[in-house]
Amino acid sequence: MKWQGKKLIMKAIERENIMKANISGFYFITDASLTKRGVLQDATDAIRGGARIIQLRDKKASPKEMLEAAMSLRETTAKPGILFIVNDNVEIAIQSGADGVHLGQEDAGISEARKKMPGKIIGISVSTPNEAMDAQEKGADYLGVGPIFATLTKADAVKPIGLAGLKEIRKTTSLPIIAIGGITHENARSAIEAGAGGVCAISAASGDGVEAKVRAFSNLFRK
Ligand code: TZP
Ligand code: MG
Repeated sequence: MKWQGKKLIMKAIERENIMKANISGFYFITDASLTKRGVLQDATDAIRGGARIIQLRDKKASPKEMLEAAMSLRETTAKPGILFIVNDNVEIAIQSGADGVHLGQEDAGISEARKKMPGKIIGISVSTPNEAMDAQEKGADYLGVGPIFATLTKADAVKPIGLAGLKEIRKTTSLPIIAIGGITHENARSAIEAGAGGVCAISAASGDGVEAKVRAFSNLFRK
């Protein structure tokens, strides 16, 4: 078989693996300003608590710091087979061997990212049905939907879309949805009932006792 043909098959297998990756459950995002024991330890604790996906997000880190953190988190997540996603930066996702990248509406486009990381996971933040449909059309693998509730964690967050906004987006797309923004142990179930296959909480899962906080979220997904 020609190399080109082999490459196509390999890409198809990688795409299939993404579908099987099952982007759901509790999604942990590291936060360098909220951490008490360092983001690497937080990620380890989050994995012990049942997190299914770990994302490195650090708006203040230099590219060098970001790459170092990404390499360490890749190692931590690889052993237990936990998905590892890098926020914003496609190059660092590729260099660190991450499973994928998470983009905002303002970041590099999905098509551009797909060219650079064909078999990897591309997630995108959306807050409207139109953005969700557009992301699906362009080939995103999952959606971060929010902010669902008010949040202090994201400086430039748009107005909360509420559970009603989440339900509207659920109707427009078949992609996996991770609900984000103001998610707590008290309201996470309502987001799952509104159609989210996974939830992410930053402030409610960070600080002291990450493992126990994450476990309480993860337990919501146990059948
Ligand atoms: N994207 C939408 S809201 C948000 C991000 C990164 C912040 C979520 O943080 P918290 O503390 O769980 O509200
Ligand atoms: Mg971004």
